[in-house]
Amino acid sequence: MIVTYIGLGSNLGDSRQILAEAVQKLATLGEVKTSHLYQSPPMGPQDQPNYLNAVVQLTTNLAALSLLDRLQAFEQEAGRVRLRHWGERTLDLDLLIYGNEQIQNERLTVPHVGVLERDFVLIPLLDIDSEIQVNDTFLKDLDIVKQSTLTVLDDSNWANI
Ligand code: PH2
Ligand code: MG
Ligand code: MG
Repeated sequence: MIVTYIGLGSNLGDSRQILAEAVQKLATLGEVKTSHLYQSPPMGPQDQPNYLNAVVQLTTNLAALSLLDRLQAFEQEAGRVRLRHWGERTLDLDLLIYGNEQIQNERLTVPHVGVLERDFVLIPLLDIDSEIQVNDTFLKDLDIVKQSTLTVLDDSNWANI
C-alpha cells in the first residue's frame, strides 16, 4: 500500500458539494483521511472567484499513472470546465505526493511542483500529518505556512454528504 496525497480545488459551481462528492469517489480507491475545508484567494488571474481547497490522504494499491487516470475521470464526471491556465475550474484533483517516489514523465511530476509554494496545499497537508516532509523539508517550517491567507470553513464533517 502506498500513502498518497491528492489536492482538491474548485471555484465554479457548487464547490462545496463538488469537493464532498470527490472525497466520496476517492474513498472507492482506498482508505481516505480528509483535511479541513478552506477558502483561499485565487493564485493566478485575480478576476476569478475564491477557491475552496482541501487535501485527501489516500492509501491505495494503484500505480501512480492508474491513479492519475482515475483522478482525471473524476474531474470529467464532475463536468470539469477549465477556461484558462491557472483560471477557474469546476474540479481540480492534483496528485501531490506518491509515497517517497520522484516521478517525472510527460503526464506526471511528483512531488507536484506547487507543493512547497502554495499555502492552500501546505496547510491542509499539515492537518493530516503535522510532521510531513517533502524532499527532506519539514513543511511546517516553511515561511509560507506561517504567513498563510487561508480561511478554514468547516465543520470537520464537511466531506460526509
Ligand atoms: N488552482 C489553480 C489556480 N489558482 N488558486 C487557489 N487559491 N486554489 C487553487 O486550487 C488554484 C488556484 C489551478 O489549478
Ligand atoms: Mg491545481
Ligand atoms: Mg490539476
